[in-house]
Amino acid sequence: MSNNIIDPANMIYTKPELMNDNQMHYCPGCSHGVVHKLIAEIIDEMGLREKTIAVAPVGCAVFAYNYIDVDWVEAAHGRAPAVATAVKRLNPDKLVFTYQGDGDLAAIGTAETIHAANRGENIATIFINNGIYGMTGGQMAPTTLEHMKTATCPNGRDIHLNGYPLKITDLLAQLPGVCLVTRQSVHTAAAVKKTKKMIRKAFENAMEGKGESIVEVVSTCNSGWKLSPAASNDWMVENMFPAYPLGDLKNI
Ligand SMILES: Cc1ncc(C[n+]2csc(CCOP(=O)(O)OP(=O)(O)O)c2C)c(N)n1
Repeated sequence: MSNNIIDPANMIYTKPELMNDNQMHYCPGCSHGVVHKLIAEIIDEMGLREKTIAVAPVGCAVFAYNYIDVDWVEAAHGRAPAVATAVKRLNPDKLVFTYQGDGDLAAIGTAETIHAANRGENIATIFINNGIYGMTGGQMAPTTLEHMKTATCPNGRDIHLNGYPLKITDLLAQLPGVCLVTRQSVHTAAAVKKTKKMIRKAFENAMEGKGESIVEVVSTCNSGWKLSPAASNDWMVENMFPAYPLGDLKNI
């Protein structure tokens, strides 16, 4: 027998039961898979497997419904908060959450994002901010950093031409309909643990009818950034965190 076989009893990680066996399409090193895992764990830990309706975005996470076995609705690009509004209002006893990238949430979906938050919809939003349009080939997003190179700003983002990086969660935190805004990451074990805690809080808020909760996860896109997974994490710490500092922006 090969010595490479790992005894499951010694494993510190097991796949959450709510995640199925479909092979993920995400690039190695992508943050989406880690966040999916957390969501699956939390839903089971809260006993909400049969009570969850998730809203999938357009972007790399468009196939999120292939991995987490709850009910899903697919929204057109940027429209997830509007769809989630209807789903939650029709099913007030359900956990309803959206899962969105920065292109989805902070560009084409800005209006839906702001107005759902301003209405204080009892939904949770998981916001994956990787500073780029990952799925479509690495174009500039509203959250792209100043001087950051992308497919559509190969010389780096020029704030005079392209505007400033949009800190949309800072804006959302101003709205009275919003009860929780937090910015986290999943680049270390400790960060993963903290993110899990905050996603759970967001889900609890949604179930308790406290208004909208937003968990921004500052993320990597090593394919779009053209860096290895390890180098992406370092780049994120060095460049993304100063612009998007981790921590709670609002927690009431
Ligand atoms: C209405 C509409 N406009 C544009 C597109 C093309 N499109 C697909 S994904 C995407 C960008 C997604 O980027 P983001 O939301 O940041 O998610 P990521 O892929 O980085 O996870 C765009 C522009 C589309 N599918 N529908």
